[in-house]
Amino acid sequence: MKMNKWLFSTNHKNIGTLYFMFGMWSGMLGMMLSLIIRMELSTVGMLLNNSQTYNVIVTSHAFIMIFFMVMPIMIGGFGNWLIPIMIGAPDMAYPRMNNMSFWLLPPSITLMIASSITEMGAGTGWTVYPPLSMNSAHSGPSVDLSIFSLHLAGISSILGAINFISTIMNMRSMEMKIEHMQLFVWSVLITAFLLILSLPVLAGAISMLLTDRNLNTSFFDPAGGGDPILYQHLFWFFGHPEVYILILPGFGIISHIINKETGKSQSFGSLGMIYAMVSIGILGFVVWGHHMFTVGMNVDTRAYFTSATMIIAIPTGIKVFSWLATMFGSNLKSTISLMWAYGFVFLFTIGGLTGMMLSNSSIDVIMHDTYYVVAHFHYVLSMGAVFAIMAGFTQWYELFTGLTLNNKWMKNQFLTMFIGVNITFFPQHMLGLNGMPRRYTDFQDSLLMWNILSSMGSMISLVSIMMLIFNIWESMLSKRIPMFSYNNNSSIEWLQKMPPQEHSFYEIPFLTK
Ligand code: HAS
Ligand code: CU
Repeated sequence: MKMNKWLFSTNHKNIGTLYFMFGMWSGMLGMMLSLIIRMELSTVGMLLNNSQTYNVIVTSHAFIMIFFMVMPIMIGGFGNWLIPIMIGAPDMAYPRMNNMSFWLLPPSITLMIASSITEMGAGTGWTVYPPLSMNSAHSGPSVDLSIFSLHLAGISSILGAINFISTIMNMRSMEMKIEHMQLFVWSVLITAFLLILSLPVLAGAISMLLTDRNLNTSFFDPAGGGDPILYQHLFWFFGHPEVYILILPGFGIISHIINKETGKSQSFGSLGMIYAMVSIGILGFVVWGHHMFTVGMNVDTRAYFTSATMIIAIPTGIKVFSWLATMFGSNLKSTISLMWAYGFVFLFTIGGLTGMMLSNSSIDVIMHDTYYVVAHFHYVLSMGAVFAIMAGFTQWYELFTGLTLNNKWMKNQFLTMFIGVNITFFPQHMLGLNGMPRRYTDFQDSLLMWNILSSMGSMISLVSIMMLIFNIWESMLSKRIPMFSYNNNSSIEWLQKMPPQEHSFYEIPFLTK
């Protein structure tokens, strides 16, 4: 029955599809929460009338978008679907563990939702800093529930990472040397290493927090000789690599699409792209202090974290300029996935440059916890990670479903989203520069205009997501089968070489041909 097909699935494509559906559901939940945030901030004075409730919504929004939307879709969805195909393997190395990785997520998100609707909810922010996250400020079970949720999501990701590393290392086809792997495969391999090295540190930090809250330890409590700053170090030793976990698979998707859709035989500087991703991965582990400039650091430590952080602009610059060089001289035809990729390169770079501003410790002391930071990370996430997801989704929709989307409507959807997210997040730079803090429910009258603009932008993005859902619905309703020679330069090429998968759920015409 269908039960075996989905609940007990060991097939990488079916599990990838489950991840996609889970991620899309979470994405809708996360978006609804973000709209409540923008509603609260669309006017001076309070709408929710309760700042704790507001902070619970902000916290859930961040957790859901990071752990239940971006990670499942990029690594779980695209990774599962594409990695075995791209390396010529019949499936993932540990198919049953793959099933477990996925099925840990529904209980995890259930705990997260339970956390936010139990008693006063967890209004700690996704960083869960003590003392705010301790019993003194958050009594009751909410924070414990969110810690358990993170434990499960963490186990899921670690198992997934082990699976990807084993698959990529051991199950490549004989003739494929590691340096000849697709850039997307490289990006997931590096991401898997980041996951394995950083998640246990988060697990340690939140477990210590759990025992501080429930078993009278005092790792983070000065009254017992502990130190709340220790938590921040542990959290950001995980947290900074995490932001590269969120973007690296996106880099891989964008490289693949720019390469294939511009008709170039290979990406510009393919080996350089690999070295750049490896460098970003390694450097990502030695810059965590840039999130903590305001804790009272000595000047040498500040100088170190500032310089180390700035060095990341070099490998990232290599990536940006290699993408531009790959585009150079192509006929720049505007397929949907390529439009998303152009949007990615443009807007991710803006987000990267504001990151460079923040890496200056003396500037960051002024900007920390203002909307400037919020603008920075939404440019790299909402326009970086989400644009990469949209690029990949439109690129491989035919592979995933065996159907086609309506090109014209998808272009309109892209334009709407492009306008929406820019109107939402660009004004937040101005708000930050004017001193508006994050995680507050109210603001001074002089900031009203930028806030109204930002909230209007979020409504435009909502319209665009509704257009996307409509377009998917339309394509499933009209059941348009993709043409065999749809596009000579697209990824259909390698699909044809793919061995037909016996337990594939989908009847993809060009696979069986
Ligand atoms: Fe970030 C905070 C610095 C990349 C995500 N970041 C965050 C937070 C998130 C996040 C979620 O140093 C908030 C966490 C929280 O809740 O508190 N970030 C950087 C830097 C980079 C960077 C230097 N961030 C990312 C990516 C993310 C992400 C990728 C997710 C997808 N970020 C910070 C800092 C903070 C921070 C501070 C703390 C702020 C605070 O106070 O809390 C780099 O990886 C970006 C590199 C990319 C580029 C663009 C392309 C490069 C080119 C080469 C030429 C550029 C040059 C630079 C030579 C640089 C084109 C010129 C410089 C100019 C200013 C013009
Ligand atoms: Cu960082």
